[in-house]
Amino acid sequence: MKNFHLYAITGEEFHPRKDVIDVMEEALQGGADIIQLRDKTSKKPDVLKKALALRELTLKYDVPLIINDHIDIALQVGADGVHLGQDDLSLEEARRLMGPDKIIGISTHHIQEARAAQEGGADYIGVGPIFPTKSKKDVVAPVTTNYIKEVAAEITIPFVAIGGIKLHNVDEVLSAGATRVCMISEIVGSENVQQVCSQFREKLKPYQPVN
Ligand code: 3NM
Repeated sequence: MKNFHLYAITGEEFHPRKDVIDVMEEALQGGADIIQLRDKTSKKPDVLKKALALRELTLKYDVPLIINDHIDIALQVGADGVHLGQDDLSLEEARRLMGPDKIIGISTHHIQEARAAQEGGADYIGVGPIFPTKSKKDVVAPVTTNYIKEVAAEITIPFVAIGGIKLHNVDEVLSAGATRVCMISEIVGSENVQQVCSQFREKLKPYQPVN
């Protein structure tokens, strides 16, 4: 799997007057190096339409496209992978459907879930929510940067910190041991998406491994 550091997830509720494809293109121009389509409200044909457009866009920028939940759509548009929640289908089932070469990520909120994800063959895990967030409904209480430290000390697959991460608090996340960060609202809800992404890239620079 190609390495990544700045993970941008769609969140159309944060930019009601802008098109999601345009917003993600701005993120890519600013240095986002992996994109996830996360759409919990649209009907399937609409999700498919967005997935197709994002597939074209991510191929142009040569970055992976991950689809949240909809494995069928991920397969249909030739996405690079899927992202699962703890309550979605199992890693085993997802792997069977996606095949050996696709990326499978899963959200984790506790070290036991992180261990299970690693043993179950996930390619990367989400680690969060680090701070309070309004972007994910029914998510557990913030796990704080302590959870990053636990994961960094033990888990060997890539992990990405998520949940309430902003330009003003990302330093705490990075100094706790994260080298990859993922945001919805701070990126897509900002006036200048490209600039915010460039600023995150600058913050990430000192923490990027040399691989
Ligand atoms: N997953 P924002 S927190 C999609 O902890 C998502 O698993 C989380 O949005 C997790 O950057 C989250 O706006 C929301 O806080 C991230």
